[in-house]
Amino acid sequence: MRELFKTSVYPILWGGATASGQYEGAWKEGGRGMDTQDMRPYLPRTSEATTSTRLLTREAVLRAKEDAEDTSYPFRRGSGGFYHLDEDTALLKELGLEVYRMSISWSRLYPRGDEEKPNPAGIAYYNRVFQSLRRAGIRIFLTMNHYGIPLYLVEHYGGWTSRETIGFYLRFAETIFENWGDLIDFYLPFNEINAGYFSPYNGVGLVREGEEPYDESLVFQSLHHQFVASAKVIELGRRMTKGKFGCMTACFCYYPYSCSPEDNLKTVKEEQINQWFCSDVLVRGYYPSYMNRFFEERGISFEVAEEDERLLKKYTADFVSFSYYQSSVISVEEKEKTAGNLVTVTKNPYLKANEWGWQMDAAGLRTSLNKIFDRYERPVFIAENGLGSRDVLEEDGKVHDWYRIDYLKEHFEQIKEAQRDGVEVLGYAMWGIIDIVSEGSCEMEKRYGTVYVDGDNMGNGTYRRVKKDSFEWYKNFIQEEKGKRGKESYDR
Ligand code: BGP
Repeated sequence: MRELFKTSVYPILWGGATASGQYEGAWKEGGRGMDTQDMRPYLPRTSEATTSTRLLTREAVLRAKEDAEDTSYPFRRGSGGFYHLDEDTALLKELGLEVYRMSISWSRLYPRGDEEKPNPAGIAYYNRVFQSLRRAGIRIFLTMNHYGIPLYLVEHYGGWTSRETIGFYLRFAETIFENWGDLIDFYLPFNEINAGYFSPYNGVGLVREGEEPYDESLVFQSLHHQFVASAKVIELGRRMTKGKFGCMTACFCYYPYSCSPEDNLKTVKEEQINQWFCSDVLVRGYYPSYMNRFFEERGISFEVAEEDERLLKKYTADFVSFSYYQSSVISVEEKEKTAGNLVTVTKNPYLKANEWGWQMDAAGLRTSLNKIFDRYERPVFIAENGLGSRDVLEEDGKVHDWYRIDYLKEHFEQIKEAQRDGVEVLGYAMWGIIDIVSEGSCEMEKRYGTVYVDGDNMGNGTYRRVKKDSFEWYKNFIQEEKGKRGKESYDR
C-alpha cells in the first residue's frame, strides 16, 4: 500500500552552509585567479548600493581590477576560511553537522578558466578540505558554482553569453568528479540559478555597459547556456560519481497584497518568471509555455543548439533545493517597499523585518515546501535559511543571539509541519553557519553564523572564531533529532 499512499517521513539531514567567495578569502593565494565576486566593493549602506555593488558596470570592474588591495573588496578576504580550515572543520564536527554545503572557487582550480589542466595548488587545497570533512564524518553537499566565475572568461570569451564557457565549465566539473567524486553526496551545478534573471552580474557574470539596462536577450542566452551546462554536468556526473544532482533557486514565497483579481494575476505572473521558470526547465526538462509570451512581448531571442532539447529532457535534477529568507508581496498598486534577497519587495503589514528589511516568515517556509513538492514531487533540500543580524561580541566574550535561536525554532517547527504535510524533506543547511561576508551588501557585519568571526566591514579584526549561544542550541537540537530516529536509514 506504500505506493498507493506515498509516505515521506525520512530523517532530515541537519547541516550548515557557506560559499567559497564569501568564506575562503585568500583571493590570490596559490595562483588563484580573479573572479567576478572579487570585483564587488563594500559601500556604506547609505549609498545606492544596488547598482554599485551588485549590478557592476564595465568601468566598476576595471576600477576594481586596478585596485590590488582588499580593504574595499570584502570577497577578497571572506571570513578567512582558507586560513582556518582545520579549526572550522573541528567546529562543524563539534556541532554534529550531518551535511555541509560548500562551494568550490572555479578560479582557484582554473585561474583563467580556459586552461587545459587545473592549478595544482587548488587541487591540494580542496584535497585538504574534502578529506577533513570526511574524516569529521560530515556528508558533503557541493555547490559547483556559487556566483563567481573567472574574470578572464568574462573579459575574453563573454562569460556565460558564450557557448564556449559550457566547455570550460564541463572541464572544471570533470576535475571535481575525478578528484573528489567518491567523497561528495550532493551536487548543485549552480547556486540560485534564477539570479541570472533578477541579478545578472551575480547570476551569469553579465557586466553592464554604463547605466544602460541589461540586454535581456543576452541574459536569457546566458541562462540557456547554464541550463545546458547543468544537463551536461549531470550527464557526466552520473557516469563518474554516485552523487545526487539537484537544481537550486532563490525562493521568494509570493503573496498577493489583496484578494483583488488583479493582485492575484500579477502574483501568478511574477511567480512564473522569478520562481518557477528556471526550476521548471531543470526539473521538467523543457521551457514552460508561459515563457513564449514573455519572450515575444520583450523581443527576447537567443541561440539554441540541436542537442539542447535532448540534453535538457534527459538530464533533469534528482532533487530540488532553494534558499529561503523571507516571503514577498505583489501588488498592482504602488505600495511601501522593503528589501529582500537581492531584490526589492513590497512591505507586508503582517510581518516583522530584520535590520536589512527582509521580512521574516516561518509559515512561508512551510508554504514554499508544500508548493515546491506539489509541483515537482522530487525530494526537497533547504539549501539556505537563516537570520542575518548585527551580532555583538559582548564584554563577557559571548554572543547572545537568542533572536537567532527563536528564528531557527520557528522555522524548524514549520519544516516538521511540512514533513507531516507529506513533503519529502531531504535536508536543511543553515546559511552562513560560520560568519561570512554577506552576498547582497558585501558586509562582514551582517552575520548568520553559530560561530562569530571577529572582523568588520573594512577587514579590521583578529578573525578569531567565537561560538555564539546558538552554537550550543543547534548542537543540542541536532543531537536530539538524531536520538529520535528509529531504524529508517538516511540512505534512500
Ligand atoms: C543568497 C546567496 C548566499 C547568501 C544569501 C544571504 O543570495 O546564495 O550567498 O549570501 O543570499 O544573502 P546576504 O548574504 O545578502 O544576506
